[in-house]
Amino acid sequence: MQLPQATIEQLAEQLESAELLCSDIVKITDDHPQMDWEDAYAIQYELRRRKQAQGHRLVGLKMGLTSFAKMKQMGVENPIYGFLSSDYVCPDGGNVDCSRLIHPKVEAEIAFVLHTALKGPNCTVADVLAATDFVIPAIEVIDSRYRDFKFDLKSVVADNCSSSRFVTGGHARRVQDVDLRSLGIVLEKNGEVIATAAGAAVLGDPAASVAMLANMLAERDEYIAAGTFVMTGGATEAYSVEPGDSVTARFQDIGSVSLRFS
Ligand code: OOG
Ligand code: MG
Repeated sequence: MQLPQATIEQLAEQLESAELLCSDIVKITDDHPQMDWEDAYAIQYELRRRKQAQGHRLVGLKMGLTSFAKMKQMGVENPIYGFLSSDYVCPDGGNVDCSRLIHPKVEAEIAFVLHTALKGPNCTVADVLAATDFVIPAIEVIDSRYRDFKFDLKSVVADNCSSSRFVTGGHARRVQDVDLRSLGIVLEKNGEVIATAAGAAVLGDPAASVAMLANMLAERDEYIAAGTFVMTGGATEAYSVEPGDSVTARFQDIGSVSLRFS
């Protein structure tokens, strides 16, 4: 750790205010270039503590920057993880109020729900498949609190990986009944196809993203608890949305999910 606890708390509070007031801030490393990985996750966990203190519930975990498309778009090359809070949840087909967001973008993601806890290190794709109850389609709406969506990895980890809203839909399927790697994904905005991908775009297999999460958590002596909902990361680039847009993500075998923006 490079930053004092008081600074960690102050930065978490700043990120929280930026989210609540929809006003962007400069990335943390501009003012605190010495921030290390531990500091970055410490700020994220402080943000998570503050959410829970306000009565929001932890409803899942997410991986980010797990596809080449996303890494290239953001100019970074390592996956990261964050948390999902109950205030991020949207109903399928529901409306997202853009006036409460800074510069939202959408991503199509495959999500897992586990029936058995997963503990790293050395958690494998096979362990993930054995522990998975079902997979389900999701759209994530990300909204970096940093000006112009510009950040480095440590700053985005502190900002809970740009998390802001998400929706699940389609139909849950047993993991044995789908071929996760060749599972086709079509992302549409206003009825037009804007991106396509296959499950393998995410670390070669979206189950590898869940395994990586278990292994990253193990570094903090944490694990993925039974019953956890996990989003595996955008399979394509993220796309900006504005009021009036509607977005649908269609997933082979597991159905579609959509959101409107006003
Ligand atoms: C970081 C969050 C990335 C994903 O699915 O890759 C993420 C960002 O791109 O702002 O949620
Ligand atoms: Mg995402």
